[in-house]
Amino acid sequence: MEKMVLLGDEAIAQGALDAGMSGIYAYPGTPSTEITEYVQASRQAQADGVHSEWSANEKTAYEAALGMSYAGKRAMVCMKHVGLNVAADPFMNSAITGVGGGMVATIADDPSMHSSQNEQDSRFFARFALIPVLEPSNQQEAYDMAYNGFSFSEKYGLPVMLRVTTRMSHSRAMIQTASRREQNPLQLPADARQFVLLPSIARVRYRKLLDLQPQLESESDRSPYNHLTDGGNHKLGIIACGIAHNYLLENFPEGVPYPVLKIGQYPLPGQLIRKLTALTQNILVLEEGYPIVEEMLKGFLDNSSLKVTGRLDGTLPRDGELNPDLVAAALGLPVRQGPPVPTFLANRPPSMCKGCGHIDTYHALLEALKPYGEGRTFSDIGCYTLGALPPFDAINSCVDMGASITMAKGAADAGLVPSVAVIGDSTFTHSGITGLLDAVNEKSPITIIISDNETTGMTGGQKSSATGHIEKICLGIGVDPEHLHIIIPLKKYHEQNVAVIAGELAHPGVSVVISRRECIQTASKKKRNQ
Ligand SMILES: Cc1ncc(C[n+]2csc(CCOP(=O)(O)OP(=O)(O)O)c2C)c(N)n1
Ligand code: SF4
Repeated sequence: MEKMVLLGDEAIAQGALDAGMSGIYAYPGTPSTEITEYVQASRQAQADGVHSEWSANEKTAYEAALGMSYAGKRAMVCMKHVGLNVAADPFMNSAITGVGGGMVATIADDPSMHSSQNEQDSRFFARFALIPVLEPSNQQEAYDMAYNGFSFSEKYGLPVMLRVTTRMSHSRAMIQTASRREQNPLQLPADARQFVLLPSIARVRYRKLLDLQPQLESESDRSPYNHLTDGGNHKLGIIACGIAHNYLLENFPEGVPYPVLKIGQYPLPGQLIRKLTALTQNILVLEEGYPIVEEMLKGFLDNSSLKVTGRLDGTLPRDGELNPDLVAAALGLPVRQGPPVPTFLANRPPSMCKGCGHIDTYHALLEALKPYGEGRTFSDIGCYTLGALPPFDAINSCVDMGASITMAKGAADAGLVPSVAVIGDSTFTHSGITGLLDAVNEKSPITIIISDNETTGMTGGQKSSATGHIEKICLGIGVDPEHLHIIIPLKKYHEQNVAVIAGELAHPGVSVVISRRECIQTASKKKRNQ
């Protein structure tokens, strides 16, 4: 047992390692990436033979973790909130199969959309799947919840969600570790049909899941992560979930004068909520993300005199991250004014690095597209999405990972010919391959630019599953070799590259142009490491 100063993400990783986790599966995504990176760099993980390779996407990661759990070992799967949309199929069904070895799904939400397309709240997904959620209020709890999450998962034979948000993931504090546990031995499920979701089996297992719900609620009532403290002043009661509890405490260094129900474990603790509402009928809900507790509370008690405030009535903003000042304003406390931002600090919008290969790719594409006019380039998600901004203004969509090829295909089906997709290498293997197959099957007149920088650049340069495979994948899917090209995005090849892309824009079928040059950040990191 030792003291360590760790990011919330790192505390989760260390907690999982100390709990005897045998494997971690993940696809990178802010703010979850550091969990797997920590395991990959950990000597303890190496010595214990913990599996920690990046997966091709969140669905494959989730399924691999479920497979490890099937074999009796403890597994964690990590992703950002939108990754859970990709993994939703195995996620929902794993609640029905249940688990063998303990399985913790760590989902990192990004309220305020610091690096995301939306700010969906993963607690909804857990409620949808009917599985328990642990939500830490500080780094020690992040460690403890990861550590204890596996045994909790094993106790009920269910996956457990560990939900964190950006500030929890990316802020650092001291934690105390617990004693290390051994990894589980390899062990097959006692019921050989547990994981066979044929309807006759699934119906029985779903019933079992429903029957477990009262026990899960009573676990929440007894959980060390949920507690009610009575501050004495019953004019108001506060429910503070996850990190919002920390924000509340920051506003009251001498102690909160009101009754406070801290929530770190779901489903909601019914008895504790009833105890709180017996003390006061005025409840303020502080929660990071959607007003899920607030909404549930309104329907929770058959009590019309209960007044619930929070994000729904405007006491707190409906969207965006909470912070101690917003909590202070909701409580009618004076809001601290920080010093103004110095005028010499220039606003710096995000941009691609100088010398990035995506820039040369866009210069060539924009020139080749000139004869056709604007509005026909469907992008994906990666560093190249920054091509949406001036001076490029090069792309017309960015919706979700993989949507570039499929949207270009749909637009071509509608008559927008040629249509262009721009996709990165990691995104191509994440979820672009199946879209390419649709396009090949229907001979869609689209040009796909795979901007291959041989890394997962946007999330910090993790290994890309695509490296070394892209041409073979395209040919295997059925792309005509005459319409598969590799170009090098460098100024000196500009005219040549324009000619290749222009030639393919004129082709009335599927074309793939792989524009390949290593990310300069990854290349210089490699040099430094050497
Ligand atoms: C479903 C989902 N998972 C993860 C992410 C986070 N994410 C955004 S871009 C990206 C990787 C892009 O890599 P690549 O396509 O190779 O482009 P690069 O950034 O290297 O240019 C990731 C992992 C996301 N936005 N959505
Ligand atoms: S990190 Fe790499 S891929 Fe991303 S903008 Fe910089 S050079 Fe380009």
